[in-house]
Amino acid sequence: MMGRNAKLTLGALALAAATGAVFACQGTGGGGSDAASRVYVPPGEYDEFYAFMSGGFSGNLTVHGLPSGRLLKTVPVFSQFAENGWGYNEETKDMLMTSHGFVPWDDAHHPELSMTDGVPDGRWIFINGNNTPRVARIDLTTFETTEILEIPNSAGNHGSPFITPDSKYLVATTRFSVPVPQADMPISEYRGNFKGMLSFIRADRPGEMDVAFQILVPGYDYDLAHAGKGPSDGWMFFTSYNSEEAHTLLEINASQKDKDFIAAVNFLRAEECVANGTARQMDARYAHNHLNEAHIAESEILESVTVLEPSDCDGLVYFLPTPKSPHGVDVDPTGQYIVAGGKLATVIPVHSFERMQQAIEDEAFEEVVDGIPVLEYEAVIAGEVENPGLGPLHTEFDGRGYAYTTAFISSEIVKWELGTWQVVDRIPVYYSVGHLMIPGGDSAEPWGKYLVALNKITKDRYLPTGPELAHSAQLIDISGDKMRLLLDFPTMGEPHYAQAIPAEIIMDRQLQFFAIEENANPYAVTSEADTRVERDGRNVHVYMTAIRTHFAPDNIEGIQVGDTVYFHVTNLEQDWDVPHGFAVIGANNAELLVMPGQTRTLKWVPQRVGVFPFYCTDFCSALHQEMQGYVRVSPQGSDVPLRWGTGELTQAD
Ligand code: K7E
Ligand code: CUA
Repeated sequence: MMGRNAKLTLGALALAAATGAVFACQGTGGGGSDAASRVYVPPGEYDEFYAFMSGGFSGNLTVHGLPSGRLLKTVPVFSQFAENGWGYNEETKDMLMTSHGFVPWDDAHHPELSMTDGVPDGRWIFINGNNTPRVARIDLTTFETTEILEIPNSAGNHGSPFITPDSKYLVATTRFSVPVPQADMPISEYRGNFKGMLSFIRADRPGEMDVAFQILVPGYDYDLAHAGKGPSDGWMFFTSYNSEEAHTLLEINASQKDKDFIAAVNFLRAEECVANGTARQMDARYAHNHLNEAHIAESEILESVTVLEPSDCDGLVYFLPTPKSPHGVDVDPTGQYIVAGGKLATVIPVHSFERMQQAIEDEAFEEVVDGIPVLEYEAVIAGEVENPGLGPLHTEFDGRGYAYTTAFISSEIVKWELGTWQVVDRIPVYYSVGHLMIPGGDSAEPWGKYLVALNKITKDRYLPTGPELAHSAQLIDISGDKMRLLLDFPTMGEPHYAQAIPAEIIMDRQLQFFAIEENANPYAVTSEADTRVERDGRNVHVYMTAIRTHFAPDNIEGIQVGDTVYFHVTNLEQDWDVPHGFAVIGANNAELLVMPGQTRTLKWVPQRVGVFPFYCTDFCSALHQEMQGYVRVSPQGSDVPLRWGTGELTQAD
């Protein structure tokens, strides 16, 4: 034991030494004696904020309460999720279809709330899938993924899904430049042949997400984005690195230049160029999936996309030189300042939107790259924050004139003042912080009370759990002059970004159940009298209902080995928080979890003869354990008739 503790401590010290984290001033503890009461939410009371955390390589989104950090829900997005059958049941499988077929996993980084007038409005939250480029819409009345759009001509959809102040567009960038269109060619011919793509997706029409247009850009790595607001509304800012256009050992080869670029895109100009016919249609294959009126996934493959080239549409894109291999790009609440997080930079560069406009007017260009003017650094810079910590990545704002930047290498949050560019406070975090989040902190009106640090490495912060340790968020009070650490709480997957919003904006819009009379699933039955079993060749459809505390039918005979059985279960309840589950032995997919008023379908292929039970998986009432049934499976070709019922069995005609 001694040996291991000693090792842990040494490990922590080594990390601190390597990262330069300042342990001494605060130890590794919390921020004073009343920290506990600041995060304590008494039994029966609600948290003040909903926080939506990206699940990283889990492909999911998790919902936590703040300030408690309590986990309220996991919303499956790009992954199959056995808990509720998402991506396993017949109604939702098609949500995970892509041009590569069924892809039940992705790497989700950035939740982004919809906005009205630059302020999060609680209608939807969007999130990106990095690996097989996709963006998803989650409806915040049901906390369910309702739409997924694949992004063509993209690879590594990282800079996404950052949204415009009116939610008209969200963006998607290609982190990895690739041949456009895709082609079989030597990797060594990267330069000039591999391209980046900046995609604008129409986001404000549920069920109709659509790539409005794409912009073809040089073959750099496009990393992150944020929309302008106020005076800079109409512009979108994208970071890029690897302006060296390296295709191997990027750690060295993409770190050669002192500056890379922020691409400033005037998307109102893009709309004009599309309208006057400057864009071209390009063949592409990408999937659009959404839950239709019947709450069933529909998937279609789209075959063309609108592409603009900067050289054909002047005034569309400008490059802002930015040190050095920038990662995050964040726009302050006034829309005047564009803050970059240069991973390898020694300062935080802040560009001025006003100066950028002037530089464009003055044509203060260093050069023109592929039709894109590069503005002079000195002409656009508003200021540089000195001594910002090592490895600045991401910045959010409190709405009171201060910005907060994460420093990955030195494991700290640095608070600085807009306008004077002076660092006014700093606090260590544990450890290796990536994103940070202030509720509304990337919007026009932040709720600047708390800050959440989203840490990559936890080392000694939690009870050890084998080779992989918990990922972690840390809640920091930013209401005073000095930041104060209040709470550590573990998170799911690897959290990258997060968003939060006052609870009252969302809690009153919750759907409590689906109205049974509006159930449009073709296999729904809305009364027990209509429950039945129908054979269609080797397929058998069970039209089943669930209500406290029985299934109808609960006895089924006449199924044969070699049949494919579809259990279509309609939950007849019309009451909040009364799902029923459905599970049957040998099912090689998942259970069903059926919300009140909803129909969900489990496919079951019985492998052997016998009498097999099924049961409700969700403890729905005192007699939940009685909520069960049997299905009899006979040999193929058996003359056992198809019969079903509760009690006396009915026979098919
Ligand atoms: Cu910095 Cu994917 Cu936004 Cu992680 S990313 S930290
Ligand atoms: Cu229905 Cu338990």
